[in-house]
Amino acid sequence: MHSGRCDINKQPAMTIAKNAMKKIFILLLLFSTVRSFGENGYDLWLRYLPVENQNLLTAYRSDISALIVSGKGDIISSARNELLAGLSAMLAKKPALTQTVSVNGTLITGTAAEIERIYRTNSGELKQAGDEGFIIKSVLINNKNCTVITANSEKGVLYGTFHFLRILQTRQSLHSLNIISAPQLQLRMLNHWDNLNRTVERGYAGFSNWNWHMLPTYMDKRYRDYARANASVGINATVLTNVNANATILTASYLKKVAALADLFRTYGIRVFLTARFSAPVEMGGLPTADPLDPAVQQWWKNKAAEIYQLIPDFGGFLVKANSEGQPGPQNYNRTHADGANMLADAVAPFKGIVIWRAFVYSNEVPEDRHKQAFNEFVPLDGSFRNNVLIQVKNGAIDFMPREPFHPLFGAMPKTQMMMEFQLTQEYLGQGTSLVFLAPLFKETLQSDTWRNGKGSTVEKVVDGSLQSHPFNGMAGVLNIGNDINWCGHPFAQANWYALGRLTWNMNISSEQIADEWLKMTFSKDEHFLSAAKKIMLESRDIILQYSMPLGLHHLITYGSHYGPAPWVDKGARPDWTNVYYHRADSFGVGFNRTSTGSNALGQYAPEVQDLWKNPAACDEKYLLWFHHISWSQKMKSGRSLWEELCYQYYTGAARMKQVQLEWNKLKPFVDTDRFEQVRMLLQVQYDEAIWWRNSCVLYFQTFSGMPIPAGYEKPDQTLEFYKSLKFPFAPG
Ligand code: BDP
Repeated sequence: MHSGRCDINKQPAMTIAKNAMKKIFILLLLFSTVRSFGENGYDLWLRYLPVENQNLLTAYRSDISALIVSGKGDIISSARNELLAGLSAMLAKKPALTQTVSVNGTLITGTAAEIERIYRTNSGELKQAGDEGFIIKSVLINNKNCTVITANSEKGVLYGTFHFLRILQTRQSLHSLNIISAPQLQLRMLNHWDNLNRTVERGYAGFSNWNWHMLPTYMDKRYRDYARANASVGINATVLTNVNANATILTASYLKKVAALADLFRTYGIRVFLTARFSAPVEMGGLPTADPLDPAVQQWWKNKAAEIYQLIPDFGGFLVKANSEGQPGPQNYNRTHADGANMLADAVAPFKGIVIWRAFVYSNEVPEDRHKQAFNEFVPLDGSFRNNVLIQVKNGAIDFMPREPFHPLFGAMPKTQMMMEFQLTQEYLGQGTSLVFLAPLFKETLQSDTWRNGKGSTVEKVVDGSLQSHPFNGMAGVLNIGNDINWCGHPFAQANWYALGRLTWNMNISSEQIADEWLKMTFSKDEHFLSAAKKIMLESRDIILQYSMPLGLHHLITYGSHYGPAPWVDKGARPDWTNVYYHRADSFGVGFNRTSTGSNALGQYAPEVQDLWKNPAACDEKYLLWFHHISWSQKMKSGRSLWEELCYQYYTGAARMKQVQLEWNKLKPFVDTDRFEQVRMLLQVQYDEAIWWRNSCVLYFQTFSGMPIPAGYEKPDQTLEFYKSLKFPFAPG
C-alpha cells in the first residue's frame, strides 16, 4: 500500500511541475469563468476577463502581438491606458509597445493624421466615420497582417478602441475586420438628478456619485471609472445636477468643483452641462427680477456664462426645467418658454454652448388634461427658439409610465430641434428592487410612427433630425447610478445604462443584441446562460407592465415616493398628482377618455395615428384604457370581459414573475455566488411586489366593477384595507 505522498514522491520532478501547472491553470480558468467570490459589480461591463478558450487565446495573442498608439493628446492617453489594461487582462500578456510595423499582429491606433506615416486611411471611409466615428480594419502593412483603429478625431479613436475591446470581450474573431461606425446622434447624454447634498431625486442606488463637499481636491476613483463606462458606449455629455435646480452650483466655489470633473471627463470625450435655476439672478445675483427680457437679467447670465467658460472652455451649456412642478421660469414674468430659453441661449452662444429646454411642463392652475399641456404650450412657439436651443421631450406625455404612447410633440414642431428624454432610473418600473430591461421600451417609442410627414415618420427620425432636417440632435437618459458599489443597485440595472449608450450611438441596434453584449461582458458567455438570461431580460418589461399597469392603465403609484401600488389615492396637492385622475374608475368602467368625447388629447396626434386609437374596438389593447373609458362588461379581443381581462393580466403577470424566479435559479452554475444571490433575493422581493400589485389593484377595481374574481385564481389573502394601510415613510428616491 502506498500513501498518496509516496506516490507523488515517486513521480519525476518535471511531471509534478507539469501537473501542478495544469491544476493552477484549471483553477485560474474556473475563477475566470465563474468567480465565486468578490464579484461586486463595480467593473460594470468592462471586466476584461481572461480569455478562457486556449485556441482563441492563442489566436488573439498572435493577432495582437505588438501595439502602436500614435498621438499625445489626453484622449489618446485614455485610449492607450484602456487598451493596455484590457488587453493585458484578457490575453494575460501585455502587448509590446512599438513604433513601426515589423511583426504580424501589430495593432495600430491613432487618428488618421497621426498614423499616416504607417497607414493611409481611405478618405471616403473617413468621411463616413465623421467627427466622432471610427474605422477598424484588418490590413496588410509591410506584408504583415495588422489591425488599424483610426478616426478623424481622438474621440473617434477612443470609441473605436472601446469597440475593439468589446469585440474581444464578446470573443469574436479579429480576422477580416472591416468596420466603419458613426454615431447617429450628436448629443449622447446623461442627466443626473443629483442634489448638492448628495441625495438623488428618484435615485435607488445610494447617494450621489458626486462628492461635492470633497471636490475639487479629492477626486474619487469612481469619477474616472464613470467616464470610462460612458466612453465605452459613446456617451459624450453629462448634466451633473438635478433638473429641480439649486442655484448654488453656479457660485464660484462650486464651479471650481465642476471644472475639476470637467477636466477629467474631457479626457474621455465627455462635456459637462449644468442645470440652471431660472431664478438664480434673484437668488444669488441680488437682482429684483429674473425676467428674461430685462437687460440686467440678460447681462447677469452673460457674465455667468463668461465666468463658467473661463473655467471650463468646453462647457456644454444649460439644461432647464422651467415652470413645471413649482420650478421658476419665464412664465412667472408673463414671458414664454421661448423668451426664457433664448435669453440663456444668447448667453452661451458666443462660446458655442447650447440650451436644452425641457418640455415636461404642466400646471395645476390649468384645468386641462395633463397629457395635453406641453403640446398646448410648445406648439405655438415652433420656430421661435434660437438655433442653439434643443427642446427635450420625455418619451410620453405624462411621465415615464411603464408604457406610454409616444409624446404628441414628436414631429409636431417641424421648425424646432427636439431631443429625446428617457428615464433609466426605474421610478415607475419597480424602482431599485426590480429586474426590468428598458431597451424594449426605448425601442417601442423610437419606432412609433408619428405620421407627421407621411408613413414612416418615426420618432427615431424626429430625434435624429432626418425627418425635419435639423442639423443638431440628441438623446438623454435620466441616469440610475449612485454610490452603491455596483453603481446601479440592482445588478441588472446596469444594462439600462449600457442600453441607453448603445442606442444613442445607433437606434437600430436590437434589444436582443444589446442584452447579448451586456450579458456576455457582465455575466457569462455560456450559451445556455445567455439564452435563458436574455429571455428573462427581454420579457421583463412586459411582465412588470402586466402586473402593475396593464391595458393602458397608468399612474397608479403611491403618493410622493411612487413606490408600489396605490390606485386609491384621491387626495393630493393637486388633482393631477392623484391616481383617480388617471384611471377614472366608476361603476360603469375604467380608463381615461382622451378621445373627442373626452379630453381629446388624442386630437394632438396626426389623423392617421388618431385613426389607430380613436375607436375602442380597433385600438391596440395596450393603449385601451389610456385613451378610452371602457365598460367592465365590454368584450375584449380574447373573448373575456374587460373585468376578466384585467384580472387575467394581473394574475398572469404575477405568475410570470414566479417563472422568472425559477428560471434564474437554474442559472446558479453560471453566475458568481455574490451576484447570483443578490439577484435571487431581489427577484423574491419583486415577486412579493407583483403579488402586492395584483392583489391591491384587483381588490380596488373590484369595488367599482362589483364582479367576482374569476374562478381558478387564488383569492387575495389580505383585504383592500390592509393594502391601503401600508406605509413606506423612508422609501428611497
Ligand atoms: C417626475 C419625477 C420628479 C421629477 C420630474 C421631472 O417624479 O421627481 O422632478 O419627473 O422630470 O417623474 O422633472
